[in-house]
Amino acid sequence: MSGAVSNLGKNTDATFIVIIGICAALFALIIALTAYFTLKYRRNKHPLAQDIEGHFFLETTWTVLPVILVMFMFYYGWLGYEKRREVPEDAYTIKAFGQMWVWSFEYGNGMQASTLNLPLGRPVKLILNSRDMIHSLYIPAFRVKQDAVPGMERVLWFTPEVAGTYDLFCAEYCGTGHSRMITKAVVMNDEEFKAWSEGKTEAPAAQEAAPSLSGEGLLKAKGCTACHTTDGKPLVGPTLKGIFGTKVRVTTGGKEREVTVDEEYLRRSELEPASDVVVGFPPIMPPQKGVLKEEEIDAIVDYIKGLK
Ligand SMILES: [Cu+2]
Repeated sequence: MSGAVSNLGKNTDATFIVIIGICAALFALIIALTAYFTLKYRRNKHPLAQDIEGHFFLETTWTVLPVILVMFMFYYGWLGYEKRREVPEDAYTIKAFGQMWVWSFEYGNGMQASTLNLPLGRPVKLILNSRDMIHSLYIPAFRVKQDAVPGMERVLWFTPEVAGTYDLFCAEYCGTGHSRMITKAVVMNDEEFKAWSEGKTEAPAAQEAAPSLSGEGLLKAKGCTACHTTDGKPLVGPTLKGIFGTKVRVTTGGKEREVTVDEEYLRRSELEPASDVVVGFPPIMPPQKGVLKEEEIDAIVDYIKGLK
């Protein structure tokens, strides 16, 4: 078992160990007593079964002891839960958005990222929101998980204690692309985080995900590849391979029509996907208006044009 790397994680681990310890001890006790009584009261030694009327002391003991045990487990869990509810005032605030099927994060200074970039050793407050349906932000290494609910703000806080890159999942089934709703939580030391938040460097994992402004990197980083492939096989949405210059049938305002895939069509399909929906595919793509920057749209359009 790898250790927790956040302040709250240690509490979670300890709670698990206490509960598993109590369960293991009780299991051993019950099995040992079962074996002992089976042997001791076996039929050839005690051929006559006796009716037992009741035993006040025994009955009281096996009622009171388990109550004390479960109350202890509850109290231990409550301590950790209470800590999770009290967000420190000086916490660094980040807005987190879930949408089918990608996470995005907004920082106080207007920075946006598809990875959760965190300052080492500083309490972080995540304000969770969803743009479509219930998702759940889950970072196993920090032992934190919280639902992102549309129209509602949920808060999650923790202090990352070890620098590094950790998996971040969606833990609430949210449709076809759910299993690909994965990104990274990147914990950086002070200088690294400062340099990143001032826009001087890219976060280590973001570099991997989006090499500069290449269309290919952006498609991955923005989660587009959860629905659109570049190898010719349609997924939730049409494949992007070889579509430029072709004619496709789309539904526009309830009416079917044929359009040529040109630059304008590609741009419109990114910004307002609902305006022309390719026949045979569900109208579920989230609009990218205000999400993608102008130069990002250009890079993606260029990339799709080149996918022959
Ligand atoms: Cu999800």
